[in-house]
Amino acid sequence: MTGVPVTVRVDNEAVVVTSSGTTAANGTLTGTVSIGTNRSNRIVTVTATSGSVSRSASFTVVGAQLKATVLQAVLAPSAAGQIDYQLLDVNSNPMVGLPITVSGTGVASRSGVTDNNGAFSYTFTAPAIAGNVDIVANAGGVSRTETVIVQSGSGSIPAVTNTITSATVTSSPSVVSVNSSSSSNRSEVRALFLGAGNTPISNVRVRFDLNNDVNAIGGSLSTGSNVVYSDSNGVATTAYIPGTRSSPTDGVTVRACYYLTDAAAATGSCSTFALTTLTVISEPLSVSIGTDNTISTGASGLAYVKRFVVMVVDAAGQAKANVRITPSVDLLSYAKGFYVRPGSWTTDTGAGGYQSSSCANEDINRNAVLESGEDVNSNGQLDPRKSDIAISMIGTGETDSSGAAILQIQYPKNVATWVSYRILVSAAGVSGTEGRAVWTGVLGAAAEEFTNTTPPSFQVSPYGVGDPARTPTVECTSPN
Ligand SMILES: [Ca+2]
Ligand SMILES: [Ca+2]
Repeated sequence: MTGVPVTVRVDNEAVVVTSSGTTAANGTLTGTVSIGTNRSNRIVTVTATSGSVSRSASFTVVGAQLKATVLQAVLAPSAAGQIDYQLLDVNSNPMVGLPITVSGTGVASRSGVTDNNGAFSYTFTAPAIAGNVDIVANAGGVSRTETVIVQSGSGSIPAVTNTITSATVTSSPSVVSVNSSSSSNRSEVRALFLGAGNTPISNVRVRFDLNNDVNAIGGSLSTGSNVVYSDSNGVATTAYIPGTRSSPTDGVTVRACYYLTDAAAATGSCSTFALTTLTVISEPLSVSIGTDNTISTGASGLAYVKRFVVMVVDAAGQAKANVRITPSVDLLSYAKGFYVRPGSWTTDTGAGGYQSSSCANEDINRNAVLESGEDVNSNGQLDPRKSDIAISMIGTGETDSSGAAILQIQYPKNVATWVSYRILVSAAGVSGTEGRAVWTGVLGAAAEEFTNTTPPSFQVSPYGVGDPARTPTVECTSPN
C-alpha cells in the first residue's frame, strides 16, 4: 500500500530519521535509528504506528563498561575504604557527567556524576562487624559488584586449600601515559588464579609490586604494599599509576606475589609469583586506522581476509616510521538467523529470512575461560568463539617510511555477517588516547555471495537459526 502515513517513535533517548512520512511504492517505509548522545547500555523500543495499527520492536544498546579499583580489598572494622570507578564507552572513551549510584549492606549509599575522566570515587566506612560486604555500583546501564572483606584480626579468612594450577596477571591498557599533576592515567592490573578444571580460587593472598623496578620508572600501585585477597572469580586487582617518567617498551613489570596463608604472606618473601609488563609513554603522536571496500579470500579458499591500514603521524602531522603497532581484536556480539531469496540473498523477515538482535559476547571478562554464568545460551561453550577471528600484522609490524603499517583479520567464511568486532591498535611510544585507534564493524563477505544463485557460505548463522517469534532475551538464552 503506497502513501499510507506512518509515524515511527523511539524511546530511551534514541533518535530515528525516516525517509518519508508515508509508505513508498512497495509499501515500505525505511528509517534509521541511532542511539543519540546517550551511550549507556539500555533497551530501545521502536514503535511504528499507522492509524489504529501499531507494531514495536526492541534492540539492546551495549558497550558501556564500568571499571572499578578497590583501594583496600581488606579492611579493619569501621576503617575508611575507597573504590575508584571509571565509566567508559564502547571505544574506551570516558563517559562524562553521567549519574552513578553506589550502595552496599552496612555501608553508606552515595550517588553523584562522573567527572571529566568518567571517574567517580566512592568513599565509605566499613561495618563494625567482620564479614564480606558486596558493594554494588550502577552507571551507564552497567551494574557491577565489588566484594570488600572486613577482617577483625589475622586468620579470619580461610587459607587456600586447593592447588593453584594457573596464575596469570594482565594489564589494561598495557600502554599508558605519564601523569604530570593528576593520577588520571592508570592501568587496571588483574591477577587470576585457577585450579583444576579452571575453577576460580578465592582467598589467594596477593601482594603486588614493581619487581624491583629495574628501569627506575617509578609510579605507584593503588593497593600499595597491602595484601589483597582473590574474590569468588579468582581475581585480585590493583591499578598501576605511572609517575612522570616514560619507559622503554615493556619497561615496567608488575609482579603479583601470591600465598596460600596469611602467615606466608606476612614473611614478605616472593617465591611464587606471576608477572605482566606495561609501557609508559610520553611522546604525543596520533594513530588512525582505515580500510577500503575490498575483501579477499585466504589461501585455503575457506576464509575471508580483510586488510586495514594504520597511520601514525607526529604532532606536526609528519609520518612516523618504525613505530611498533600492537593490534588486538575483540568480538563484541553475534547474531542468529538465515538468508533466503537466491540471487539477492537477504535476512529480511518480509522476504522470509531472519536476523536476530545481537547477543553480547558470552565471555564477559574476555579470558577465553568458560566460567559460571557465562554460557548464557546453555550450549556448553562460549559464543562467539575467540578463534572465530584472527588478527595479524603484515610484514614487520612497524610503520614504514610513509608512517603506514598494514594489518589483516581472517575468519571462516561461514561466520561472515553474523559477528560484530572491534579492532584496537596501539602504538608504542605514543601517549594518551591518541596513541590508540579503534575500528568497529561487522564481519563482511564478498558481494558476489549475495548475488549468486548458490547459497552463500554464511547462509545459516553458525550460532543458530533463531526464531523471529522470540524476544531478544529469549533468543540470546536459547542454544539454537
Ligand atoms: Ca570468561
Ligand atoms: Ca554459549
